[in-house]
Amino acid sequence: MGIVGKPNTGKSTFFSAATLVLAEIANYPFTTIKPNRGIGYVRTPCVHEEFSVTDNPSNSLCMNGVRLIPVEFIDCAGLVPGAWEGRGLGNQFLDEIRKADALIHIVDASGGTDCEGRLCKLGENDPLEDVKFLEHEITMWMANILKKDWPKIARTAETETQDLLTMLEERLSGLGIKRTHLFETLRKSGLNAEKATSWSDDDYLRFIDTLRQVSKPILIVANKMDLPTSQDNLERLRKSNRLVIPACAEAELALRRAAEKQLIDYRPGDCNFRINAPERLNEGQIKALEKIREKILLELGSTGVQDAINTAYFRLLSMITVYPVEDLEHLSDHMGRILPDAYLVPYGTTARQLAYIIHTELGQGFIYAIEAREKKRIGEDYVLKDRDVISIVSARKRA
Ligand SMILES: Nc1nc2c(ncn2[C@@H]2O[C@H](COP(=O)(O)OP(=O)(O)OP(=O)(O)O)[C@@H](O)[C@H]2O)c(=O)[nH]1
Ligand SMILES: [Mg+2]
Repeated sequence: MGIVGKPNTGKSTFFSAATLVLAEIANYPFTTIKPNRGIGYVRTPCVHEEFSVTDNPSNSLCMNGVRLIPVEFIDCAGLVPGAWEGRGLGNQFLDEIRKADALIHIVDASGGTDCEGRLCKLGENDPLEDVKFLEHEITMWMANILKKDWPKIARTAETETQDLLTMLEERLSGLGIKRTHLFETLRKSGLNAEKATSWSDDDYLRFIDTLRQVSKPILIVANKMDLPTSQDNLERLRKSNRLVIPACAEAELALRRAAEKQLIDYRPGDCNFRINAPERLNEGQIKALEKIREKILLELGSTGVQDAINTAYFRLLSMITVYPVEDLEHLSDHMGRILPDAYLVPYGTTARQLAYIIHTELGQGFIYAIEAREKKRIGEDYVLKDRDVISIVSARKRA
C-alpha cells in the first residue's frame, strides 16, 4: 500500500500511526526524502470464537477476538505538480509505488497547504484539485514509461503474431500490472485492441488513465479533520464520487503512542479510550487526550486511520479473509497450531488459486478441498467466501 500525496499533508503521520515506525514529521514540505517502509494491520473479527477454539496465530495476530493481518506500507516523498517530468523529487517518488497494489492518498482536507505543501490560510487551497492533480501525475508517469515503445507495440500487434495484451503485460509487469488489469482496462475504455495504430493521442491517454484506475486504485483520506475548514471540504470530496475516509492521523498517532506506554487502553479503530494511569500524565496531556475524545472520536466515530486501512483492503481492493488449515478436525497446521494463518485474497479467488498462493506445489497437486463450517467437499473452482476455513487436499505436500 503506497501512501501518497503532495508534501506536508500528514503522510508520515498516517504512516507512523499505522505502523508505529518512527518517521520524521514536520510542518514543512519534503520532510520525507527517502521513503519509509513498515508493517501495519488490517483488522477483522477472528473466526476462532465461532468454532469455539483457542487459536495460535502464526502469520497474523489475534487480540481480543480481532485478527490482525499484516500488510506493508510505503510512506513516499511528497509529490508536486510536474513530478512526472522530474519536478520536486520527481520520478524517484513514483518509482516507489511500482509494486503497490493500491494507493492511499492523504489529502489536507483543511485546505491549509498550497499545491506544493507550503502553509497557507486555512481553506485557501482546494483539496479536490489536489485529488485531480495526483491522478493526473500518476497517469502521466505511466503514459511516459510506455510512450517510447508504444508506436512499435501498436504496429507489432497489428502485423505480427504477438497480441497487444501479451506485449503490454511484459512491458508493464514491473509496475505490478497484470493481464486481468489490461483486460478490464480494454473493456472499460471501449478501445479496439486490434486497431491500436489508429488510436489517437487522446485514446492512448484514456487507455492509460483507465489502466491507472484499474491497477492502482486510490483511497482518499481526508486528513486534518480536527481543523475547522475540513468538514465542508470533506462533503465536496465525497460528492466527487470517490471513496473518501475522514481522518485525524495526528490524533491516532497520539493515542497509539499513549497506548503503547500503557497510559491508556485503546485499540486502533476504537471509538473511545480509557485513561489507565492518570498519575503518569500531566494536566496538558490529559487535556489533549480529552480533546481528541471530544473533537475526533465522538464526532467522527474513530480517528479514521484503521477505517482507512480496512476500507482500502476490503472495499477498494475487494479482498476477503480466508483461513487455510491442514488438519480439519483440529483446525490446525502440521505443528498443531490452531487457525495459524489468515490470508487476504481478492474476492473471486478459487480454492485452487488459494492453494497456489500458499505454495506452488500445493496448487499443482490440488485434488479437492474441504470447507470447515459445513464440512463440505469443494472442487478447484469453488469461489472462496469471506471467513472461509479451508483444508486443501493435495497430492504434493509442501517442502
Ligand atoms: N491538524 C493536524 N495536523 C496534522 C495531522 N496529521 C499531520 N499533521 C501535521 O502536518 C504536518 C506534516 O506532517 P507530515 O506527516 O510530516 O507530512 P508529510 O505529508 O509526510 O510531509 P512530507 O514528508 O514533507 O511530504 C505536521 O506538522 C503534522 O503534525 C492532523 O490530523 N491534523
Ligand atoms: Mg513525510
